[in-house]
Amino acid sequence: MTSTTGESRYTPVPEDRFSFGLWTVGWQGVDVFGPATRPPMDPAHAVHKLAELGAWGVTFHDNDIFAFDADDTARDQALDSFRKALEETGLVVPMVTTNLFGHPVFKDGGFTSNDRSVRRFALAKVARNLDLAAELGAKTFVMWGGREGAESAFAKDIGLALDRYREAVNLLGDYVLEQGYDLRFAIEPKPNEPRGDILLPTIGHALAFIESLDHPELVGVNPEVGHEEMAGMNFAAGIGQALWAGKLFHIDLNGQHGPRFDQDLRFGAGNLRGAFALVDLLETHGYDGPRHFDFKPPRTEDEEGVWASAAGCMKNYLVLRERAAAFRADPEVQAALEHSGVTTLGTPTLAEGETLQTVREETYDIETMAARGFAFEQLDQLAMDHLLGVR
Ligand SMILES: [Mn+2]
Repeated sequence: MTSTTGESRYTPVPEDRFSFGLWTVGWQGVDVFGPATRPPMDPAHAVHKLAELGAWGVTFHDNDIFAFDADDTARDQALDSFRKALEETGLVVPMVTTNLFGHPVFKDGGFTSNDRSVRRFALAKVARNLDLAAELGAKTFVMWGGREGAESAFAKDIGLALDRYREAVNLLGDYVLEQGYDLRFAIEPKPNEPRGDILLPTIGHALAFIESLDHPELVGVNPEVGHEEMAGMNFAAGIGQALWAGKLFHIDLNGQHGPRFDQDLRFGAGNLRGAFALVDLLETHGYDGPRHFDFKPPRTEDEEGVWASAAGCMKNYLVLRERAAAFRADPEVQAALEHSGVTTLGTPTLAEGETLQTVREETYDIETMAARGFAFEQLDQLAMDHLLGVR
């Protein structure tokens, strides 16, 4: 745990379970309007720097470590160098994911491409990456289907595409069970970008899809702050439902300024009130998975700026965690939660032995009930005061 005095209380330690994707700090700044602004980063170097900053884990797409067209020798060499860095630093690999979006072969998707041979190739690529994930001890396998979608309503039959998506996840689930891998899948929703419309666009769409699978217990969600906020969704509210469903297997933390392009800002930037509500929720509702950052240091930054941005993600989480704990410990907040009925929402609406007939026969003082103020504004201002550090 972090110590309690001075700046060091915001210094991350492995127990905080902070992890980063190789593609985040390694992002070279290529965007739609311009080429790279930073040189490629050696994965082993990224592992060493992340360990120095206090991270606990590192995650990757297969092609973050070796090229799409790497032969077995090149693949093994790249993996050896990465493994050596893990051994030297003690960093773990909690999650692995597959790149089914970069190569032109995936321009119409992987699992749901209209081209059957592409769908078969995508399955083979993911199966090979599952073997690697298991070998490296990963517990979660993320599926982000960024290219699974369309720009035109007439280009993709959604029902048929979902049939093929389900077929793929069922096949890969069977494979994990047959191999005895200690791995679960986490689907990452996103509404759009790079496709005009992406399949499984929000947490809710993904949760409904999961229940249609052969082994729903093997599959959860990996929601990303920015992806839900791009769709105008309240991220903490969506996470609340994912936790309620027992499906929050993994989480992608970053920052976003409302519905616009995918900004991937460092965690805490963008919607700060949303980030505060999220950290409060994760820390009070039993989420014990990785705190994984999926952000992009802006292309204005040199390497020093990349590490400042990564450190900022972790520091902002730790500050918000401290502020959330102070909010929850404040006696005035506890009284306000009680007064607003937040705690009594946990009481079942009917008592033991009561029936619908009981409530139908009850006499209600509607005027008094209607006149009640819930004092949510006082409660929310207390939260604001704690977030702003004035309480
Ligand atoms: Mn994003």
